[in-house]
Amino acid sequence: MSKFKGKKVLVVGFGLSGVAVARYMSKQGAKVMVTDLKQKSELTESVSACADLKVEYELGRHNQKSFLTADLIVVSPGVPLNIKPLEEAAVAKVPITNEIELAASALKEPLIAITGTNGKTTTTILVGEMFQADKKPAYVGGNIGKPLLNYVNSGEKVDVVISELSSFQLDLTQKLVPAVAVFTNIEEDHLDRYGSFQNYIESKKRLLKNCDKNSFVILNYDNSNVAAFAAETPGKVLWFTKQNPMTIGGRFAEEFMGAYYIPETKKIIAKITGKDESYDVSQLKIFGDHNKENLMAAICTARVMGVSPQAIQTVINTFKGVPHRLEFVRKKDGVYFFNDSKGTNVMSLQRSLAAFNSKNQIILVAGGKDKGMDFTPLADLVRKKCKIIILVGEAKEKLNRALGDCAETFLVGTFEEAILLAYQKSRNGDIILLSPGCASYDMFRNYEERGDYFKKLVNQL
Ligand code: UMA
Repeated sequence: MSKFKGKKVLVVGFGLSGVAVARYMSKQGAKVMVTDLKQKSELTESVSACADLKVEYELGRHNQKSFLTADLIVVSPGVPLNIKPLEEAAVAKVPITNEIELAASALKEPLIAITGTNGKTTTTILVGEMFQADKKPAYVGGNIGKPLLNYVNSGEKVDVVISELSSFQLDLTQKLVPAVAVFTNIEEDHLDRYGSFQNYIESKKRLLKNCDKNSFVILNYDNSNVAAFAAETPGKVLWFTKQNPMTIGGRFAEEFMGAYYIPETKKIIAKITGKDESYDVSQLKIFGDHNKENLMAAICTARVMGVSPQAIQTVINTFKGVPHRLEFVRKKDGVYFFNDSKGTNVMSLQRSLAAFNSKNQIILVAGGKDKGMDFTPLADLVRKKCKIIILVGEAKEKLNRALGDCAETFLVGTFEEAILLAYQKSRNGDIILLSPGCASYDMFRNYEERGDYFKKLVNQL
């Protein structure tokens, strides 16, 4: 019998994660109540996804009493943990958990957990495609927009579960033990939620803390925040780096396990199984150095889990990238349009600009909801790469103060205006890049909606 049978479970937030939890808990025989600050009319998709369930709703508000009288509270990742009803429930010792922790306890399959500030979605999808190319059944989900509990609810059976995990999803994890934990990098993000960069690092570190001596821990040597984790884990560490370990020398070179990139020969060398394996990346279609990092992280992950080198090479040659990450949209009048709507923080915008070789030919459309970040580190790159910047959304004034002197700058009122102006200002050979450096929530439901709308506007030009 399920330990949740007859228990009063309060699901906080009724988006993708909340729906998955409501379905899971109903199946376990729990008495499910769902609460969300949005009204029912704003939650029609979620309500209809649960139309067949016996669920009680408390919508348009969070009622303190419901939090205090629950046997268990399951919080959606986007709900801040410092809202009053949750804080009071924590004081009253009501157990609080999340969808990822529930899924991890229900999973029998090995879990590959991929986190980091940037690159985690691309890495997750690459790993998934490598398993697929090797005909090894895998479920790919998590922060990528597919709750892990959807897999548990489906009753499907695969060999391995691959999950992108955000810090929001790691915040409440306790017992999740990954077979492989991947840290792509940690850079400044989500300061509005965590208050300080250190708190954000600590959140990511929850994944590391849960690794045991059988876990593989895959770390980016070139990112000091992540590299420091090696000393703190009982797991088996594999590195990926854009430097040659032999040049780094010392014990690192002697004991090196992992993957490194040699730009001169366009090869990734993987030292995982004892002998060197060489992967040719000359046909790789996703560009930018950051994508070499993502690929190396994926190679290490796939190889420790037994995916064949042939399958990996096939994916390297054929992978077309992930929507909303430096996604090529179209060429019109000699102008190239790229959708990088997932560029929601400073470092990711920096990487996207750096990925283009051109000088002063980028018309950058940026702005959205500010997450408390400092945009000044972008100044040099904007000066070198951008011809024009067009700023929109809540953060436009702050972006203007930080970057407005680095290129010709326009502040506009609407997203539509931004795209139209970018097009009007463009000339043959220019690149129009939507890479907001900010969250989307001031104007859109999420970054996908923003990227899809951008593509729609661009295709209508
Ligand atoms: N809500 C409340 N009370 C609050 C705050 C919010 O009721 O105090 C409600 C909102 O009204 C809304 C619901 O909570 O209806 C939304 O919950 P959510 O934001 O957790 O969204 P979900 O649809 O459940 O999606 C979540 C992840 N969202 C976030 O982390 C913000 C999705 O990641 C994830 O794909 C999905 O679960 C499935 O696992 C998105 C994301 O933006 C892609 N992630 C961030 C990122 O990548 O930077 C972390």
